Amino acid sequence: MRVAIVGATGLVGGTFLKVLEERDLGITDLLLFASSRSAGKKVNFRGKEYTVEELNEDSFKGRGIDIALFSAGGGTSLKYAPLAAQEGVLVIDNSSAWRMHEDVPLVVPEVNPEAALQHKGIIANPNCSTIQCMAPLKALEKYGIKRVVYSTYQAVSGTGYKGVQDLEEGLKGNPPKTYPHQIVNNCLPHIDVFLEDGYTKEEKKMVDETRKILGLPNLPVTATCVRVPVMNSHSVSINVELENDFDIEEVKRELAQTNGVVLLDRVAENIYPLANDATGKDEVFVGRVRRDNSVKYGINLWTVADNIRKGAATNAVQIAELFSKGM
Ligand code: A2P
Ligand code: 11C
Repeated sequence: MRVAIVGATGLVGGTFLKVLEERDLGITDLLLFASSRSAGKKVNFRGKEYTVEELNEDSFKGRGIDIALFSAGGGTSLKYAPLAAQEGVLVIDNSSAWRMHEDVPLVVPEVNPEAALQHKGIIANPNCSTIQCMAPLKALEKYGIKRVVYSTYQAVSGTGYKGVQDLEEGLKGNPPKTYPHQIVNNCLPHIDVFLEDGYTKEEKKMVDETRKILGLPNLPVTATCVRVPVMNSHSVSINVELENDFDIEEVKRELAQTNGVVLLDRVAENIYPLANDATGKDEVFVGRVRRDNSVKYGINLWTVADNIRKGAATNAVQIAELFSKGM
């Protein structure tokens, strides 16, 4: 399989390479693309040196590329993903550009792998904070999901290298260059741009993407997304109201058996999911599973995942794996 990475020099792009080295996608050749700033840069993959090329309109023409993993921002995906698809390349796009397009499946492989088969050349990778909530919610589907309330605690790596830099420099006493306020000692209730209704785009993504992935277009969902001074791995508190009664111990057993989920819920031993522990891992960690007694049938969950791995690179590679056998 000939695989291309668009945005190969970025935080997610670099993690694509790491995840591809760890897993067996059957790669026979690798093509790396980024902006003109990185053209000519050398990158090592499985002991071989590859040269980064500047992305242009001809990058996909006659190159025999099977799959292209994109993570170079929405503008780049909007322009270049259709050009790649036109050349017969299957694009797996990590940006938000195509996620809500009706011809573009939005896929978390443990949750809705069948949707991927409907693709017309582009498959979208969901937002990192959405991805980590999907398998836990899927596990609750049998009780009927009535309403979801998300509160997120998102790491600076979600902003890419620039976010990481703001936290690192902030810890040395330097002012922020990317966030509107210092991130050190602060929680910023502001991720992505503000929309007219007072929500942020990140919050809207969580609402829209949850409905699309779970196939519940009218599900009441609300979100408050917060940037916290954590280097990597997002945490999300999920409050779920259910239609039907449940046994909390049974729910824990079901979560523990859910593909891609690790239950870490032994509070007597202070064991619950933590960002530091999730970093470098591919699973979604779930804990603090407890009944919400303020409604008839409600549950609170705490989920943590590496936003650059499961929230981006790993999920995209897992989507590619759905196709690698048949190609
Ligand atoms: P470059 O390193 O040449 O700027 P991050 O999210 O970590 O900031 O990474 C963004 C990635 O997207 C980088 O690899 C970056 O390349 C790439 N990128 C940004 N703009 C473009 C563009 N117009 N064309 C191709 N790649 C781009
Ligand atoms: C963040 N979730 O933490 C964002 C990053 O739509 O893919 C990913 C944005 C997106 O800032």
